[in-house]
Amino acid sequence: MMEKPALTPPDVVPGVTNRYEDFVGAHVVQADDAHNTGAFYPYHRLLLHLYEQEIQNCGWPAGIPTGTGPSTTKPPTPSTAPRPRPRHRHRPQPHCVRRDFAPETFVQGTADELIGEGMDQPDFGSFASVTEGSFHSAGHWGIGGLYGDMSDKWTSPSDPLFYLHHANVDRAWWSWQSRDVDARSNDISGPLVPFDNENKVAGNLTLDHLMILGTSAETRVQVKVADLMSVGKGRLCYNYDKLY
Ligand SMILES: [Cu+2]
Repeated sequence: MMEKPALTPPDVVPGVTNRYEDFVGAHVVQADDAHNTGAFYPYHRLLLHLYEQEIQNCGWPAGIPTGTGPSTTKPPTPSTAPRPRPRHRHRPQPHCVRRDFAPETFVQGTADELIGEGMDQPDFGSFASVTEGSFHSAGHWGIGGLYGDMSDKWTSPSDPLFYLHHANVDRAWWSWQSRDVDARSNDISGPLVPFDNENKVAGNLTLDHLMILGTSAETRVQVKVADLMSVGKGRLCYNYDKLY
């Protein structure tokens, strides 16, 4: 992917130089809508699915590892990912992937009790609001610390560990859904605007909402939230060996 030319137009996300960074670019321009909203889980499920298809196009014979077993990933690859400013004022600053491990944050924030707390939530809204800020955040801060890429809300996918972490976060969502799969494959909620939990600005996400991902006509994909609810169904032809 690092050798394939980018499909992102430079005026959409300056600094994207290859196919790997197209995905960073997509996350950069959509991060404001895809975090602390109802879209968080379905957006990242779609992002992972598209990324997985692309690494398979490049010859990777398996799915994205979830980071819970022996890993075959290579050491950090140099990246020239864009470093954005909020609201898309990007000033690309080419640099190698940076990690600033914060082991205590990682260990405390991914403790079994926090996973269990997520799994115990009765509905999607509470599951999402509890877990986006607990084990999801801890994976980012635990690897990215103060100075690392994983701590950047916009460009965190410039660290390949993003995909291992998010595959595991998606596995957690599917683990929660699998506890009552019929009901929970239809349970979606959460604000369209970040932190608008009382819907003072806009409404809630629904199953009919269109999730749009991509930075160019060639890469743009539109998928209904309803089609992102079930792992192993429709376009989501993947599964997890083990669930929480
Ligand atoms: Cu994200």
